[in-house]
Amino acid sequence: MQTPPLALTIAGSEATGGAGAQVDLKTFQQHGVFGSVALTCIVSFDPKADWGHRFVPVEPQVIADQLEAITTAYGPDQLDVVKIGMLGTPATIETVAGALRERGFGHVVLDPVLICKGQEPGAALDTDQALKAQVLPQATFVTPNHFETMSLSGMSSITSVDELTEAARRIHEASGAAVLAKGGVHLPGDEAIDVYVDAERTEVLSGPKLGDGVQVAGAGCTLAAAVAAQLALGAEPFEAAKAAKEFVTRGIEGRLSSSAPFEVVWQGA
Ligand code: PXL
Repeated sequence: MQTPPLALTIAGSEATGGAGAQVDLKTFQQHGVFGSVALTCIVSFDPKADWGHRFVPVEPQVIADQLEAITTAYGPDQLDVVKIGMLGTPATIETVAGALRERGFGHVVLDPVLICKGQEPGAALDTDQALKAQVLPQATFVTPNHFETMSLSGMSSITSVDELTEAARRIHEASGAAVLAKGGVHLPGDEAIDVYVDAERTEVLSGPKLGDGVQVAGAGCTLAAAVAAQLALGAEPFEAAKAAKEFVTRGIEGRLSSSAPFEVVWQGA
């Protein structure tokens, strides 16, 4: 029996299982990658308040303790890939950024969760700025959605593949990371377009727009976790991006509905 590759996710819990650490672990498992979690926050949707987010951060010291346990149990030879999801507060970002600097992971896949669907834009400006200043420079691979791509590139609107490409280039130049910028349902046309940029290449990836233009929750978490899993398996970054997009497409095709007002990706599809 061969030992599996490992990956760590630093992410929040979303109790229903449609986003966050739950999605990351399912995605890792589906790839044959052994997952660990440092939990940053607990999100409980509120069915009595339009399924808004109830958000409770985990104490920074408890986050540091989890990271200490994980990085001590698994040395750099065994665990070299980390995926970062929702951090949520400047204090959490400070703690996570410090742990990243200390360990120096080979692959840092950042899903730059600025706000979740349904949250008020602008409510978390200090968190956004801390993420850009402290975590983005340490990322080796970033997966911004349409909104996050505008925010990280400083472009106020992105309505075409050319603009998405320009934005992805700007984020790559500012961070040095490979960038997979997701157009999602926000660009016109029948295809879901993503743009990949690294030091060597610029590529446009397209797949069918699924779900009748409805946004399926958990696609961003699934994509970034699948990139991390592919990197843990030894894929090159662009190969990881292509495989991850396919994995998400399958998961959206097999999406799950519930009494909540959004559908979610099924990683087992
Ligand atoms: O999809 C972004 C996201 C990430 N992580 C957690 C979340 C959400 C959105 O709800 O709750 C924990």
